[in-house]
Amino acid sequence: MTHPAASHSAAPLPADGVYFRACNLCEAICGLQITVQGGRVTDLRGDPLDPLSHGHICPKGTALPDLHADPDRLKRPLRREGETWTEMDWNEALDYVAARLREVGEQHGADAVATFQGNPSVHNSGTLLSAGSLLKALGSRNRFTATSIDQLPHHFAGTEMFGHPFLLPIPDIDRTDFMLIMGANPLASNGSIMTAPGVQGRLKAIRERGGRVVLLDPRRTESADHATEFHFIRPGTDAYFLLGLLNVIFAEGLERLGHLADVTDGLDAVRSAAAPFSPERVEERTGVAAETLRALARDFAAAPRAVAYGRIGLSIQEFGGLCQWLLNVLNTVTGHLDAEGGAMFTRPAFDLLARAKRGEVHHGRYRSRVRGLPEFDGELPNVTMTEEMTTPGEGQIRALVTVAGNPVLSTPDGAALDRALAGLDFMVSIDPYLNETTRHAHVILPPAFGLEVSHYDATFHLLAVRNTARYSRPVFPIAPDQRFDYQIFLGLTERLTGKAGTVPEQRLDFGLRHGPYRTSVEELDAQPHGVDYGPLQPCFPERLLTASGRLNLAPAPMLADLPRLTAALETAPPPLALIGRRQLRSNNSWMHNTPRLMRGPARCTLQLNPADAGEFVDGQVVEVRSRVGTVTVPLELTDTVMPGVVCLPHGFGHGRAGVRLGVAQQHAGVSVNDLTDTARIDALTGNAAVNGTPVTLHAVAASEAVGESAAD
Ligand SMILES: Nc1nc2c(c(=O)[nH]1)N[C@H]1C(S)=C(S)[C@@H](COP(=O)(O)OP(=O)(O)OC[C@H]3O[C@@H](n4cnc5c(=O)[nH]c(N)nc54)[C@H](O)[C@@H]3O)O[C@H]1N2
Ligand SMILES: Nc1nc2c(c(=O)[nH]1)N[C@H]1C(S)=C(S)[C@@H](COP(=O)(O)OP(=O)(O)OC[C@H]3O[C@@H](n4cnc5c(=O)[nH]c(N)nc54)[C@H](O)[C@@H]3O)O[C@H]1N2
Ligand code: SF4
Ligand SMILES: [Mo]
Repeated sequence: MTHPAASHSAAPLPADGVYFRACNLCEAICGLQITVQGGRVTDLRGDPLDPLSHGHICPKGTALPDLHADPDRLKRPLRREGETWTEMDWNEALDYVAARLREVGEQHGADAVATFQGNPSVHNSGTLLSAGSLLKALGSRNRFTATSIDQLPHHFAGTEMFGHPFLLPIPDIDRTDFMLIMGANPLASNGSIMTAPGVQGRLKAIRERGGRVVLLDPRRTESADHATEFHFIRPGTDAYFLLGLLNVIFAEGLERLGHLADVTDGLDAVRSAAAPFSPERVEERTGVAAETLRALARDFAAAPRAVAYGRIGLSIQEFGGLCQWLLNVLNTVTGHLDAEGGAMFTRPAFDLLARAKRGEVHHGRYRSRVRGLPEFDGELPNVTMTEEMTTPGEGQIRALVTVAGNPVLSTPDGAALDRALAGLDFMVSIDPYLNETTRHAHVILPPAFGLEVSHYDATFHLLAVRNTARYSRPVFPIAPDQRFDYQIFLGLTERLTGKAGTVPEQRLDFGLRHGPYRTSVEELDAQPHGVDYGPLQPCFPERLLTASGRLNLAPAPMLADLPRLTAALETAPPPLALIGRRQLRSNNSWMHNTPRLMRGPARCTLQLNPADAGEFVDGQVVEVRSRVGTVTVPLELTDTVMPGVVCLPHGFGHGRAGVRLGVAQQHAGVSVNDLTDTARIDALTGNAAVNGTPVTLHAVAASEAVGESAAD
């Protein structure tokens, strides 16, 4: 067949000129300055006038024009019959997809049609503000997203303690003098649940004002080079460490609640919770010396401006919910919550919390059919997806809509999901690529994206270290036979319900007009570099959304989860635990098709400490086995990972048949999620616990092994 990118009408070229817009590839939302000449981008750099990013840009931002021009990118709908893909007209495709979804729903019930929304869904205002209409029209309880292999524990803690999933404390990095970072690597990730473009400069500024940056991680990461202090910590043991810090703080009477004293409940309960976890008791488990912990606790409590911040390393592990709770507790009892230089809350121009009511219930309203895991904020944990597809019975998933997601590579036991997708009655993917997941779709609906869409970052202005706003116009016009994401969502919704939905720009404008700064799309559009509303401000108790209007330091579900943590102290840790490695020139699973990001040595390697190597040598290809799968990957011996830990990046595994990713296929690598296990979860939140997965290493086609305990 003809190549789809080559076969349809051309888009009009953009006028020559300099364009300003925000990059929407990651949470940093950097301002960009883009020069177009003769229809091509001739220069792309950071916008020095952006009030948040001040000219910062990373290699992925530089690759935006490559994405735009990628010959593998899809622009018109594709329909699969067997292994053969053919193009469809948009109307024909939308009619067909709506009819098939309706048919499955009518035959098997609404829950038989599942949805999976992946990470770029929250990075596109078009999708963010219009996908909801389709979800509502489908009316299925089987809604899944990447949240439950990511930040679900943060939302859980926010809900239980402050009353809303999106009351997420953000480090006031520009005014702090002491930043404790656990399980985050902002030098690679560019910051997460901390929109802080140019984080390197912000960390440097802390050091230059005489402050401290203390990092704990099982791997001495790129970020360690920018810290004043680094300590290894064993994977999955952070909750013990945090309880150890609280233990010292209470034992030595260092607690202070500051302006929150009169609105905080549960101080005595957290004091009792921390009492059994002396520094000496947790030292052996965490690998952090008791004296180090004790000194850190004292200094953190004494510092006038300090913040504890923990990200995905503290979330995608077996005690993610406890970790995120304990981080908030630590900040609160040392007077560092809702305080300058501490963990603060934003006031975004478009406020996703604007319509939130006090005391709303956000989780546990229903459960997954097979395993009985509770819903959170209208979603079920994605570890249940495969079993819901393969276990017969009423409510079994028979059709799937994927939106901006690649769960075959991004969710645990992706190989099992891969097989399950092949058995669905119908699948549609709203996605610009034919990749490891969308190859199973019967229809792919590719939206315009990147430099072609307007954008306002409704999500990440809410999670930013400063209150700013920036509206972006598209740079490139689209061709007559392309569609925007919202046109796809509203087109399907209209066919399913007979009702036309609201276009995102209207929703955005309404939100901006009713937001705290009473602005509008028009007003922001006139300020192409963005608008600055200043640093974060204390906002408790006004912004608290708990039923009581008070801050709950000791929510019952958290206290009830502590015995699980204590019991785990009695079981032996695995000899080899697997962790992930995010890379600056990757974006989860989907930017490996960009030549400029793939230069240099192969990156999908398994890092192992030389002390654990036995007979294995650097560069040797080894077999890594877990309970659910095996991958074969080259070893990289390095003392940057702690003994007992192996580290493999996620998002690779492009060697599967039938994908159309010319460059990525040459750098295929293996998928770490062929090793991770849907049975490993944080029992408190239902989040996937991919980090800490026990693995063993084997010479290819031989019997010797590293990592097998005597009991195996
Ligand atoms: N083992 C392990 N697994 C992990 C992680 C880990 O650290 N370790 N990290 C987890 C995390 S934090 C996340 S967020 C997930 C990410 O995993 P997913 O949510 O599955 O997201 P991606 O892998 O980034 O895949 C994005 C998909 O969206 C498509 N896409 C890109 N831009 C657009 C767009 O503008 N519109 C549409 N419609 N589609 C678009 C891409 O083609 C691709 O198919 O992975 C998780 N998986
Ligand atoms: N370049 C690039 N940027 C990205 C992404 C990307 O794929 N590429 N993805 C984006 C997304 S979707 C997200 S969610 C963010 C994530 O942003 P971050 O959370 O900053 O991401 P990571 O680099 O995975 O950092 C997690 C760290 O936790 C460590 N870790 C693993 N297990 C444990 C543990 O048990 N305890 C402790 N203390 N540490 C542990 C890992 O070694 C790693 O250094 O990044 C975003 N930014
Ligand atoms: S840090 Fe993120 S937002 Fe900034 S240029 Fe890179 S990918 Fe884009
Ligand atoms: Mo993520």
